[in-house]
Amino acid sequence: MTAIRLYDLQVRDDRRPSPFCWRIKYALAHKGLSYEAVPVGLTDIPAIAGGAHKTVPIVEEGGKTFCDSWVIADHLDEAYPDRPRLFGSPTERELCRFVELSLFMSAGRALLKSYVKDIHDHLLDKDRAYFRQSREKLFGCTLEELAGARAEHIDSARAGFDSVRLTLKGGAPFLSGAHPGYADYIVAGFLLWIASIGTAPLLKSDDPLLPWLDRVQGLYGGLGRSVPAGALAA
Ligand SMILES: N[C@@H](CCC(=O)N[C@@H](CS)C(=O)NCC(=O)O)C(=O)O
Repeated sequence: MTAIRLYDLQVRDDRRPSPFCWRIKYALAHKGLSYEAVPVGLTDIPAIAGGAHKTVPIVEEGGKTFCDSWVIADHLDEAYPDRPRLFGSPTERELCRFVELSLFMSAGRALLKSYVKDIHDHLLDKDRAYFRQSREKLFGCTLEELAGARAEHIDSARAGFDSVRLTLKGGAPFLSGAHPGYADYIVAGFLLWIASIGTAPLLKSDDPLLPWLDRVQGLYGGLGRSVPAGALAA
């Protein structure tokens, strides 16, 4: 088997917050694949693979690079079909895509608006000016203006997980049922992101997402336990 490298976003104190990188760390663990994590700042990305990619996660394997968490998940199932699959069937794959896009629309953007200033403040010094300039352009206002409306954005982000809460009410330990799957990794990635850098609580202390997240954090030898989830809840 060839060596796998995962380019993983690094911020201050060697935290690794990227929600999309978390998905792939879980995906690699799900498949039982070992890898070398290569920490990079946002402004290091253009130097990877001759500038072929604009975002992390990037996986490098056998002289090729794969970018975008969805592309990488597909690649891992294709390259390692005999290992536990991320998508057990084409139907499951499509449903996971639906979960990914639905959650991005319901919670992803509100999370970014809520925590964009925290992300900025946690970035490596070399990445801050780029991040500020690109995100202020994206939102058409300053990071400080977004932070000023933070309570409203957090309420909206919290509500964006309601479909996950209702699904968990069914009683299964994981969103994917009795066993964890890619849908769990998508949702957990968002929460581990905020737990890594957030300075204001996202969830109420009795949120049903918390016991589920604790289960996900405990998977694969406690993969997600490097992030203290306590700060997520009031
Ligand atoms: N659709 C992509 C999104 C990846 C993404 O947005 N990654 C962020 C880090 S969390 C990034 O690399 N941003 C680069 C930049 O802002 O220049 C995926 O699923 O991998």
